[in-house]
Amino acid sequence: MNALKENTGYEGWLRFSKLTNANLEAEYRTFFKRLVMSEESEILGTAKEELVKGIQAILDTSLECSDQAGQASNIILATQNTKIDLVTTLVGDHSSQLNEEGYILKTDKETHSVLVYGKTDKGVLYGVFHLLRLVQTEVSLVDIEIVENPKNQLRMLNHWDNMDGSIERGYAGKSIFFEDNRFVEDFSRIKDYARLLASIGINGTTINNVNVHEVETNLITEEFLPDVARVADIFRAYGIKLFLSVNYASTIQLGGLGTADPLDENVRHWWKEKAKEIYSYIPDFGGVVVKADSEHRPGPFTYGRNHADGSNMLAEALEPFDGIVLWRCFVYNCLQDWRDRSIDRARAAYDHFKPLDGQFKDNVLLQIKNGPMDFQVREGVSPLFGAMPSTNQILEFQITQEYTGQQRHLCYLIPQWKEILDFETYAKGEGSPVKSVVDGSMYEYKYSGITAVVNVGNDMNWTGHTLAQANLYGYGRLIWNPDLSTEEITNEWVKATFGVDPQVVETVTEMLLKSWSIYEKYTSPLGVGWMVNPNHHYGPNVDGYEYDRWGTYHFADLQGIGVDRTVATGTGYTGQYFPENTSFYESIETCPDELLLFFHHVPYTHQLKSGVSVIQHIYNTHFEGVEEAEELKNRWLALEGKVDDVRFRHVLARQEEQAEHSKEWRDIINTYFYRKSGIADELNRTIY
Ligand code: GCV
Repeated sequence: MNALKENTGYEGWLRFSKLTNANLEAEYRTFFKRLVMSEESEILGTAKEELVKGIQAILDTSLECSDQAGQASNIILATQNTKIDLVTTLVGDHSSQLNEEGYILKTDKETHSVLVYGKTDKGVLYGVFHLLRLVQTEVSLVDIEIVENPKNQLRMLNHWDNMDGSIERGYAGKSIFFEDNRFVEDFSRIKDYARLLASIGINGTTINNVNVHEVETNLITEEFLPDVARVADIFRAYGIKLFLSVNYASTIQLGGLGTADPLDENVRHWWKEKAKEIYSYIPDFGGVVVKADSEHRPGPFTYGRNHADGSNMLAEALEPFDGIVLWRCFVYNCLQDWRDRSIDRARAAYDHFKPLDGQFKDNVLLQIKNGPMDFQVREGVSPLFGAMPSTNQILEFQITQEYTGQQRHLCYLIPQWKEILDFETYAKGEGSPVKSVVDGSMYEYKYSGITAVVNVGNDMNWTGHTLAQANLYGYGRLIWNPDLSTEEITNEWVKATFGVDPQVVETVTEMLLKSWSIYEKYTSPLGVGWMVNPNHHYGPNVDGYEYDRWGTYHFADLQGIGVDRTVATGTGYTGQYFPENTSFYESIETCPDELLLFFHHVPYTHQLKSGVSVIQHIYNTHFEGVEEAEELKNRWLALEGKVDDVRFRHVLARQEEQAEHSKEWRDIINTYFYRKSGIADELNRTIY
């Protein structure tokens, strides 16, 4: 680690500080003497390198490497092909419990050895990172027996990086892949990134924006494919497959065909040849992500075709190579006139895609944002989950904090994502949560999983706000196993990142766990969303959102606020859910307060289940939110001297900005609604 990077947050959760707990150090030393590995593969090489490096840093010990187990103190890295007696004995019949990426960690008390066993080399790599995590977080190895399998098959990230180096919705500097319309010169940072991702189980990523502009369209040409292949090589060593976002109209831009009609034979042929070319550079290329017919992107609609036609055409081209098509469902007409109450952006994805169930090839996945709108602080869960039994689905989260404080405010998103994954769809009656749709178990999808728009850029600490690293870490851990609790994930991250000092662990944990609620309080009451400045989406502006030309995103008027999405009197969106959820949200009696304005239009005087009126709730939460943002800052301040200076000052600066900026949110929102409603704050606080 070069000195410049040290303590800037560059190491993320792979800090591997020297152990200070003498008892544990003594224990670990009895295990970590010899690293035994009798096979070779690129990924096993990575696993070995990581273990040697990690242990060197934590224990200041050089592991001796051998292909044979000694009498004692072995750390054995093994797969199903390993022929070492001790491995066979330790694995026993556990191996049948493993999937292709699963692993076993097991201590052998007799020989004081630890086995890291994967069915494949990828399992070993994940097992090594788990072992390192145990050591970093100071867990005894005396008696471990862990069998782990990832619950989700595809565990992906999407970059929204442009080749000029900018990142759409990026809040942590420039791209780590591109600059000046080409690839960066130095790829070493990409390797460091791959390590971070593999350590949390990510196994696929795109590197370019879903809005594929002219220059990025060329990524699939001979001009750039050699560089794409070099990046794929780096990721491959960490078990990560490379994907690209492609321009649906590439046949026009690159092929000179004059059409992108998916049923046109020439178009189909062009893509088949293109697929061959891509795979000649990258034999294990993952596939493509496509944003079509949305926000001015080209798509099959131009030719009177639908999304099944469009995606199947690409899927057919990728099929011979086991490639997949991730076709996004974020499809809506951004120019629609919402004053026509039969139109509702929230309905769009379901209306477009549900009728096509069963028409997609089996190497197409529909990529569905968690909510029907767009990654708001809170919105309903997309009703598409569970609604398409015959179509592979992958869930899309947003780690980059477009609407949640842009990595200048603290907003820990794991609690939000857990709620979404646990959301009961009732697709197959009770016990049909979203997580069972996207892990493929509910309908036995061939492909399924979770992806997310990542929050990383070339800032030294990767994520702008150092504490925003917790969202990336937590995302990986949560999609590996959606049943992990938020507390477990948080505890791991804090300890790995800041060490085990109880005061630091308690403070940072509390800050993270409270942060979503605090952010929600001073920004978006009761599920309303969208009250942001146009285009960049930072800061308060009640009627500001760029597509909100008629004040229609929340319908605030002199009497009330909220979008009536009921079947009875509104847009009918609630009818897209399974019946139990339709009636739950349809009725104002059962609709939960936190989503009230997402589903209903109510007068400001409407009394919430909490007992206060809507307008009073708006005032109260905005005042509280500001106080709590101030508390976040003060909590952090108390860690002075306990966290290294560079990270301490950096986080402090962000918390100061948040505390200050929350006041602007409070004042603008409270004033707006005071003026609209004419109703005074019951507590007579100052509203400008
Ligand atoms: C990449 C929202 C964002 C856009 C983004 C789009 C999408 O509209 O503001 O920046 O485009 O979602 O997910 O495609």
